Amino acid sequence: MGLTDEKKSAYRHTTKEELDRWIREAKMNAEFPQHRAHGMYGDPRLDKINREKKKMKKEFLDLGRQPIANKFLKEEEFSDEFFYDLKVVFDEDTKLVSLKDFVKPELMFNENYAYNTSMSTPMVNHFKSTAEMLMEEFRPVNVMEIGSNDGPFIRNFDPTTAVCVEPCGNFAKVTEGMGYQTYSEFWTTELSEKIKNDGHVDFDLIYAANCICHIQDLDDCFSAVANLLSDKGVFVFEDPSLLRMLERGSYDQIYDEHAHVFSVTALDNLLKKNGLIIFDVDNLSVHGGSNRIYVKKPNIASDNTLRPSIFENLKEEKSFGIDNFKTYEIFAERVKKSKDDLVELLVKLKDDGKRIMSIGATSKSTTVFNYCGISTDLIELITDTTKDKQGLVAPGSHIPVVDRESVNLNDYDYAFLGAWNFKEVIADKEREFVENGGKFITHVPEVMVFS
Ligand code: DWN
Repeated sequence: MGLTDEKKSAYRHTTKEELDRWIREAKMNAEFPQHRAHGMYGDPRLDKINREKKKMKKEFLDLGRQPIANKFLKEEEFSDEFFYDLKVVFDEDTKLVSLKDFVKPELMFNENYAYNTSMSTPMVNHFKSTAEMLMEEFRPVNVMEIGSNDGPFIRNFDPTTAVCVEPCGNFAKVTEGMGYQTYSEFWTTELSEKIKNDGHVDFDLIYAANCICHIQDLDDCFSAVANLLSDKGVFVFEDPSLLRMLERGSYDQIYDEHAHVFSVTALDNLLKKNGLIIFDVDNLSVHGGSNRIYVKKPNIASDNTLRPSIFENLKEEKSFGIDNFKTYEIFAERVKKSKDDLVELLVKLKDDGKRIMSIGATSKSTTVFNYCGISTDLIELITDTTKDKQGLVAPGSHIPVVDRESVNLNDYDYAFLGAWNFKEVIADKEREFVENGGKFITHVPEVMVFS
């Protein structure tokens, strides 16, 4: 079933009225579970897919009532704040880990999306070196990026041969301004047809970073990629690794946007079904441990033969038990302990009269603060370098987010690392805080204090 014209144009021009209506509808579905479809809160296409697969999906984790992870808000928006139940399932058939109920994409990815990659220097460097490596290795002519955000990857390619797909209107405008043709729509087979009809020849490189795991209907996503990939083309995407999440206990990789947390095992199963195969995997340190997956069309003469990394990754995941439900039950126990330990530590520190703040207003910290019930009684404020988050409060917890420059860290005894994935960068920047007796708190791989 295709998207209606109304929905398609709504993707491109999200008005305040539309956003309010979606929130109202989604709230109604959440409040009346009998009306609430498993899947995308009422999208018939996904309901059907989920009904077919439902019996294979086993729930293992309940992270409670959660808000939209990146929806930083003003006080007057509190009464309209949208919450949903964040539960996680394991699919015995494909071995895919996903959210039990997906949140309507328009509630998360719209004109007000707050995460812009270019605010993070380490990520800008990461995308520059990734682009250089891909150019060197594959010499692509026509390039497309799905989920181009504010352009740190695509800016390394020629605007006359590169195309962007970005549903968040605020970022689509940025890459358009840089000269790249940008489709401000969600990635679907319909969009792939439209791009074809617009006269684009098949792409030699289709790239996506921290985006494919956001896409709820993966069969549609991968068949859309197959539709536009040239015969010798490569599809390269990177997303957080399920194995690293399980090893590190970093349950905060789970939030509304992350519809799935990928293992190589599950991707291997899903891509094959859609006429694509993985030929290489890079294990990356970014975002607390990610995998970069290299994909091609099978049975087509190409220089990209299967590399050992794919078998090594599958073997490592198998020996960890990634295909075994018991592994996820054990993980869930660890998550509960992490919550108990963190709350106990913060309460004790407050009882001892200590002052605690947090660094990095991340999507991840939305999960932690809401799952653990942490609010301003325990953590006074969060600093974040992103201008669009400053002056607002964090989703659900309503902890104020402020510019780092406006805070004297020496007034605080402890800093929780909401952006624990940038631990080294932050510890380096905040040497003075530590020299003055300040300490950091993290919950990854377990709750601990360090300096
Ligand atoms: O997939 C996603 C990833 C890539 O980014 C999205 N779904 C949303 C987002 O997730 P996140 O919010 O957990 O991402 P980060 O990259 O861990 O966010 C870091 C935050 O911390 C940014 O808002 C910038 C901020 N920051 C800071 O205040 N001081 C970062 C650094 C390095 C710093 O020194």
